[in-house]
Amino acid sequence: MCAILSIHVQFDHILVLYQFQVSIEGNIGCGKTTLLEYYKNSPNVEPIPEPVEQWTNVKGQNALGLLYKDPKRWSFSFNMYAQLTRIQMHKKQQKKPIKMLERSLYSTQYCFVENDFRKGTLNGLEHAIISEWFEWLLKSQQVQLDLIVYLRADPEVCYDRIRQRSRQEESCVPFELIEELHNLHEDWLVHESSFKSPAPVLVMDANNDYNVMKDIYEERRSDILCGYC
Ligand code: D5M
Repeated sequence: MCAILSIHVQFDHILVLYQFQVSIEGNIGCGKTTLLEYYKNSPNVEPIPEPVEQWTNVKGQNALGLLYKDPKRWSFSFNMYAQLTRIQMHKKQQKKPIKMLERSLYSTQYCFVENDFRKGTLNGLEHAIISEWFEWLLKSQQVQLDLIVYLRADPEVCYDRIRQRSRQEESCVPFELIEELHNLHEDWLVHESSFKSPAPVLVMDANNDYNVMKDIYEERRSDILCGYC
């Protein structure tokens, strides 16, 4: 279902424009930011990047950095904050017909929170609280998606890209985490064996380098932009 963006009444015609919400999903380092950058000048697209700057400066504290330093201590705080900032992304007002989100409330829950719980960095009570909060947000807020674009890249490729971009907080990201997150994305978006996808999924091979990816983005432009190209 799409959120109604605006209603224009012209004489006896009623023109209703829909606002599509497209979420770009995938592992750390799979190329989500690059895809958003590619489409950001398209007149119909409003890119909503992941709020990493907010996460690295919560009233002067670096929540992302603390999370990587001591996951057991900080997973709960970080994920609660991540959920808040995700809702802010979903609810951001804009006038263009396509809102392109870099990840969503769903991937926070189905990939990151799920992984933290399986690894024990979230305990049973913390997981129950975050999950209840998530379920309540789904029911009470407009967070529906119209399309998920899954950038599917091998864990080895993602790991290399993380090393290359050398974000300070990610200097100690273990390969094991990238593999776990890859498997969770696969279970969710390809096999639908862990959770149901909230929208149709367009799977794109994201192992290629930027020159090839640009051609793929162009070929799939109409699909990714829900026909608004
Ligand atoms: O990079 C975003 C960074 O933020 C990356 O280090 C993963 C991290 N991230 C994002 N969401 C979460 C949650 N919910 N828990 C833990 N870490 C998270 P990117 O390249 O956009 O994936």
